[in-house]
This record gives sequence, structure tokens and C-alpha cells, in this order.
Amino acid sequence: MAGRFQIPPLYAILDPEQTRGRAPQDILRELLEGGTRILQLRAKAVSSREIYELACTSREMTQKFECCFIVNDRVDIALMCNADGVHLGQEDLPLNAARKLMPEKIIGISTHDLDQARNAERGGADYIGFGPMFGTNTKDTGYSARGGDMLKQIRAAVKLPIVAIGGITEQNVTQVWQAGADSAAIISDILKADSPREKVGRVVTAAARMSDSLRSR
Ligand code: 3NM
Repeated sequence: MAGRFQIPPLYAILDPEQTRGRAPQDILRELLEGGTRILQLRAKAVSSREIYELACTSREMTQKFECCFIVNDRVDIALMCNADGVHLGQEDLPLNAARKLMPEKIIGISTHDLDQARNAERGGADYIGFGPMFGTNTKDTGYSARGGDMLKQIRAAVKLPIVAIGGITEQNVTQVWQAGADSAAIISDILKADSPREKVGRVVTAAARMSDSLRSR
């Protein structure tokens, strides 16, 4: 992708395993109506066919809301549904291979330490994920909680947009932005909320309040 990617402050992730049994399509609509302007589809436990179908629905709906759409892990599905980009972990297709397949799209890379963050930047990622910030039950990352100090080190070392992830909630999200994350990725706190729409709305409002207060300094 040409130029620095302007990433919205809330990075909502739709994971059908985390919706407390509610239809992912319904939750998707709530996330969009709540005001998220970037959405990732992360579906680990379903067939390729199901991911593809959900990705096509997500693409159609995100477009209506002018929301950036990213597919987790699957370059093939991202391309086929015309997503804006893909998010890749350290065990997925390497960045240089993915870039050959999608020269113009957004590619985000999950990182967990300074070396990985620097490598992602050198390799031409558009943004990095960094985590887990706090304890989380959603994914066994194999890493201890990274915390705000480590995030600050990453912030000082890379220019790329940073999306913090892992255990982020409405309660601690401001801390994450203050430590230098451009965006906060949230799964369970949003998807398990009684009203994902209202939860997203409150986080988006908190982000706007924070950027206003930074501007008026
Ligand atoms: N990646 P929740 S932590 C998908 O550290 C994922 O790279 C992580 O879910 C990383 O918001 C994580 O429910 C799970 O904690 C995030």
C-alpha cells in the first residue's frame, strides 16, 4: 500500500466463536452501526467455504459503512472477496510472499517483540499488531502479557501504525492509546457484550474524546 496507513483507533475483530452463539452476520451489523471503521474477520474453526461466504457478506456490508475490511490469515479469501487487506501471523504465509499476491493491499503482521516488529517494518508491512497487551482467554499466544512499557519501546522503534491486541477492554483501552498504540484491537469485550453496538459506540466516543484532548494541549 502506498503511504502510511491511517488506521482508525478501534480495530474490531469479528470471530464467530466469540459471539455467544449469536449469528455473526447480526453481530457484524452491530459493529458497523456502532461505528467501527476497520473490521477484521477471524474465523479459525469453520470451513473455507464458510469463511469465504462470511467474508463476502462482510465485504458487502463494510463497504456500505465505508469501513476498511481485513481478512485474517487467508490471502486467497481476502483477494477473492476484494477485501482491503489481510492480517498475517508469524506462522502464516510470509510477508514477501503475500506482497507478491497483493501488491496494492494492506498487509498487517502480528508481532510480539521488538525483533518481529522491526522485521515487519523492514519487510514492508502496512501496520503491525502487537500483543498480547494483557491476559486473554481468546487465544493462547504462548507469550506473557507485554504491557504498556514494552508497547512504548515498540512505539519508539517503529514508524508503522501499531494495533495493540490482547485483553483490551472498554476499561483499559485508553491506557493502550496513551502508551502509543494507534489502534486497539478488541475481540471478546465487544463480541460478548449484551449490546456490541453500544459497546463499540462507547469505545469510539472514548477515542474521539482522547484525540480532542491531545489536540487541545
Ligand atoms: N492475537 P481479546 S491476542 C487474536 O497477541 C489475538 O497477537 C493476539 O482477543 C496477539 O480481545 C489475541 O478477546 C486475542 O483478548 C485477542
